[in-house]
Amino acid sequence: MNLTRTLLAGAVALGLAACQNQPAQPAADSAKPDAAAADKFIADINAKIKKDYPEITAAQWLSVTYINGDTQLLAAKSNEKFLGELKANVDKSAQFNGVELKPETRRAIDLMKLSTAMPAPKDPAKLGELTAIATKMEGMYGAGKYCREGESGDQCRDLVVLSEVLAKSRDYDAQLDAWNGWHTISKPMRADYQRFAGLINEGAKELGYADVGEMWRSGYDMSPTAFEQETDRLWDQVKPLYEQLHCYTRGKLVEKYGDKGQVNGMIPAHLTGNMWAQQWGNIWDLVEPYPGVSSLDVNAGLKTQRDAQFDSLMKAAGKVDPARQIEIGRQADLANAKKMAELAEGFYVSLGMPKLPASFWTNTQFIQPRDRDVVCHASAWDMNYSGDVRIKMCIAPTEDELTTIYHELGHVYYYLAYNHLPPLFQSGAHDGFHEAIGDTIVLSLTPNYLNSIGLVGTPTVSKEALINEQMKMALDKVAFLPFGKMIDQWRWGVFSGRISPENYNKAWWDLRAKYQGVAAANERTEADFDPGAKYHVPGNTPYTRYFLAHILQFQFQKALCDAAGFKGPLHECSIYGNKEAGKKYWAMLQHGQSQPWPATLKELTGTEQMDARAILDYFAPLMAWLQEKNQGQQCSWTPPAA
Ligand code: X8Z
Ligand code: ZN
Repeated sequence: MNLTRTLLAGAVALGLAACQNQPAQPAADSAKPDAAAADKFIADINAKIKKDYPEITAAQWLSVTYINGDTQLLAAKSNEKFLGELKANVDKSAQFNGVELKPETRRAIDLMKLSTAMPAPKDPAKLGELTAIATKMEGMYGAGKYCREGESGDQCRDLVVLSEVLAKSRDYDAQLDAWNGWHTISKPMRADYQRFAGLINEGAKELGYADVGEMWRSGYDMSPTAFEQETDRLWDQVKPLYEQLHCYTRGKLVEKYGDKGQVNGMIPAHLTGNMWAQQWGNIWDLVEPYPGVSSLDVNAGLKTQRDAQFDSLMKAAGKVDPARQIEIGRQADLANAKKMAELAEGFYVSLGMPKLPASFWTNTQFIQPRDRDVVCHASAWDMNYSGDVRIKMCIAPTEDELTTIYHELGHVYYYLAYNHLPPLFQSGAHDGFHEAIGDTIVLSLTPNYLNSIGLVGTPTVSKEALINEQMKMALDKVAFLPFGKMIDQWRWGVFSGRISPENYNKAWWDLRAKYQGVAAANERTEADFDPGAKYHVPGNTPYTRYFLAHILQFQFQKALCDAAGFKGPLHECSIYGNKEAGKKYWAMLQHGQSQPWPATLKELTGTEQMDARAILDYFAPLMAWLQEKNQGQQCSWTPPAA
């Protein structure tokens, strides 16, 4: 649903909210459309959004934390109402075209127009159809399960369980089965997605865009064409680093799995420890450059903490039956998840940011409920533009989940920092900023910091230890880059018509090959709909934001480390506890999207441009090491002819 723009990226659901349907209407059509009328128009819309927003987010929250027909109906209906109102407001705003307005009023009008990722067609029947499909697809994803022949009920496996197979099993066939299993859940979405794309395209065209892709690309304070070129430029900057990491990792997979460790020079999609091959940190056991040199196994540390919780609860309970033991297991999971969230909060507080409100701790979904389907994909929510912030996760004691908490709290602290602004400005400088806030903090989770919170042993200082640390970080941050780029290459193609429905899946795998050098191990056909197996496609969350975030977070980190007076190489810097860095960061967050993002970036970093030099500098030692290791290897791969 379009709320995802809001909820994941923190931004405003103006998408849904801007509304005007009652007598106390601003900007009555009869009023003279001058600058003063425009100011009032926007002020009234802001007020209305703030008033209506809690109702939309409540419906949305329920529909993803309690998936069933009733909650989906309510979510679809409330979305329908607000998208309809948004549409009406955007239409009304046309009266100010060509009128000289205060810059902030003009900006608010422009932002309102772009505030949803799901522009609705004017036709009420189509609007209703659109919100019903959107809710349905997200529900299908959240409730998705893979049942092998003869399996039913609890025997069937959901994404959490299937992902664990990829993360932990090193059995080629077991991983392939888990991968294939998850990719069955999206087959039935194909027709819905096709219709969905048609409907939002219609909405985008009514707003004057060529298609939804162009509309998405218009949200960056530059022309959509310039933005596309910008993403290509950034990708060209980082591609050589990715290619080196790919080459090395592929070599390790071939060492482990023989010929099956590669497919025409590409990495098999099911062997990277992650369902989408988007982050590869889970195969650390296979790729660690200098095994045993340093203890970077955060998973082991977290598991130990969780088990200690369990043991102490069991001890307190005395002799219990198996059912009670399961309950105690759940209590331990919850206590441990909260403890992980407290660690993340502690980092932000150490920078001088406020503690999270009490409501965060009572309203958050920390762990996966046992009694119902939920969307486990992590998200951060501002329920009311006034501090009712929370996250929705299914936290397990793993490193992935720990870093995701830091990521989600980045959204939450952004919300809190800009809550003082009018709702139309309550969003990230651009959506990539929103995604980069918490990720930047993750760059400060250095071995020393992790040791200080009891998750790893005493760090070793040596050339080998450094390469290990860099590799660990690169498996998540560098491996992600082409994935971050390719998802919207696919969607932009779908929306523009360059990719036709008969080619949905083929085009997907062509892009996977071209950008990631990743291939499916077994045949994919147009009976499959593999894009739908990635949350953001059925969830309709634009994805380029994450690509941008992976570039920006290194720029942010450099600026914050400078502010902290740090003098060494960037990869050694942790800003933990540094109030100067915190002050500068918070000041940036407070701007929300009230000014064009280059101005906000400049205040923090001194430059108005996104630039991959910071990530390249960060990984310079690893790049040199990889180039040496890969010498003599045939590093490239051949994507199939498109
Ligand atoms: O979707 C997310 C966050 C919520 S905004 C958990 N991420 C992307 C993904 O999981 O695909 C964070 C990294 C990329
Ligand atoms: Zn996010």
